[in-house]
Amino acid sequence: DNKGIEKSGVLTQTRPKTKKPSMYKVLMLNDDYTPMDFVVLALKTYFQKSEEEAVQIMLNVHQTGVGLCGVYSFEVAETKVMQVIDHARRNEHPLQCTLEKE
Ligand code: TYC
Repeated sequence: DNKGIEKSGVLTQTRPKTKKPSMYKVLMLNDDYTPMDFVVLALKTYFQKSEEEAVQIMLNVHQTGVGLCGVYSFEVAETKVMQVIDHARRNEHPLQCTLEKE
């Protein structure tokens, strides 16, 4: 934005260089084995969802294959993905979760 050209021909940057951080969607993926209750509890635990919201998201994932858990900064999104997958693995469920740039 606002790139002025000085007499010298140098492009000057007048826009402040503060950028909004990119945001990332955390997506839950369906599988045939993870119990519905386990997914609901994970959504409540890691994404601060209410019981009702968690059930809706879980059913959406179950029916469409994928569902939105939340939108976070990269670091927060990455941490949540790792926590969910690790929690699922420790309980021997194949539940997968992924992150996608908005
Ligand atoms: N499809 C699973 C079942 O029928 C339930 C499930 C829902 C699994 C959402 C994963 O992200 C998921 N038990």
